[in-house]
Amino acid sequence: EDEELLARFEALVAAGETVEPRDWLPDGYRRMLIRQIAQHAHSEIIGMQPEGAWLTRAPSLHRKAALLAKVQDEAGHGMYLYSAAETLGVDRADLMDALHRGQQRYAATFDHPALTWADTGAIAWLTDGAAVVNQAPLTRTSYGPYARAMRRVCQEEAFHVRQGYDQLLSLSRGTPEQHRMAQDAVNRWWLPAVALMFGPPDTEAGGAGAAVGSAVSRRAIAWGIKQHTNDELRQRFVDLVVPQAESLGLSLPDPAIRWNPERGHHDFGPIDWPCYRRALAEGTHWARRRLAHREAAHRDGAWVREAAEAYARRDGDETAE
Ligand code: FAQ
Repeated sequence: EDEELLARFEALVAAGETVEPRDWLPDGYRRMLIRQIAQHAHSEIIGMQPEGAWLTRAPSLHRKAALLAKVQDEAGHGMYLYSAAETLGVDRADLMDALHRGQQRYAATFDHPALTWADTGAIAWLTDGAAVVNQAPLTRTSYGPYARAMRRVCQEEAFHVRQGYDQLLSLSRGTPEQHRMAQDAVNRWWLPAVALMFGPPDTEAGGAGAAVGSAVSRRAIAWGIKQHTNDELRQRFVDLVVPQAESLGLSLPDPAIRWNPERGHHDFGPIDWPCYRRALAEGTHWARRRLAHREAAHRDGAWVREAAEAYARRDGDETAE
C-alpha cells in the first residue's frame, strides 16, 4: 500500500502540483522539509540581531522607522515559517528547544557583528538580496504551506533590498568618511552573503559533509523542494549584484570578479568553504553570543507566552462578550 501511496505522491510532485498537509507524505520528505523550514525560521529570527543592535542608534527618525519595520518583518517571517513547520506535525516549542540546544542550525551569515551603521545597509542589500534569489524559486516549492509563506516573505525581502540599497547609496554619495564606512561594511558582508546564504557548493573535493551536501540538494530537487542547486543560485546572485555595486559606486571585495563572455556569467573567486565548515563545527564567539541572546529573549518572553495561553484557555462565552 505504501508503494502505491509513494507512486501517487511522486506523480503529484512530478506534475508540479503542490502537496498539502492532508496528503500522504513519505517520511524522508517530511524530515527534509522540517529540517529546511526550521533552519529557515531560525535564520529569520536570529537574523534580527545584527541589525536590531542598531535600532537605538539610527541616524534619523526616517531611517529608524524603516529599520524597525524591517526587523519586525523578519520576526514575522519566522512566525509564518514556524507555522508552516507545524503543519508537518512538529511543535514550535520543540523546534525552539532544538535551536537552543544547537541541534538545529540557522544561517551562519548572522554569526558576524554589525560594526557600524553602514552594516545595516549592507545586510539589507546583500543578505536580503541573497535571500530573495534563494527563496524566489521556493514560492513554487512542492509543499503548499511553505510555498505560500515564501510568497509574502519574498515580497517583503525584495523591499528590504531596496531599503538597504537606498541607505548605502546615501552613504556612498555622502562625505568621504561615510563612503568609506559603506565600502567597509560591503567588504565585510560580501562573503557571509555569497558563501553562507546559499549553503555549501554542489561539489567539493574531500570531506564526508561535501558528499552529503550535494546528495541533499539532489534529493531536494527530486522531491520538488528545491529547483536549483546552491551554486546555480549563487551565480545568479553574483550576476545580479555586480551591476548594482557599480551603480552604488562601491566595489565588491573579490578581485576575481569579471564578466566571462563565454559563460555569459561573472566569474568570481573560490570560496574557502573548509574555513566555514570549521567555524560551524567548532563554534565562534559570535555564534555563542547570538544563541545566548536568543535564549535570554526566550526566557524573558515566558510571561508573554503564559499570558497568551491563559487568554486562549478562557471560555468561548467570555471571549464573545
Ligand atoms: N549556515 O544540507 P546542506 C534570511 C549546514 S533567510 C549554517 O548541503 P543545503 C532572511 C546544513 O544545515 C536565510 N549551516 O545545505 C534574513 C547541513 O548541516 P546539518 C536562510 C549551514 O540544504 C535576511 C550542512 O551544512 N534561508 O536570512 C549553512 O543544500 C536578513 C550541509 O549543508 C533559508 O533557510 C549555513 N549557511 O543548503 C533575515 C532558505 N548552509 O543540518 C534577517 C531555505 C548549510 O546536516 C536578516 N534553505 N549548512 O547538520 C535553503 O535553501 C538551504 O537549506 C540552504 C542550505 C541553501 C540554506
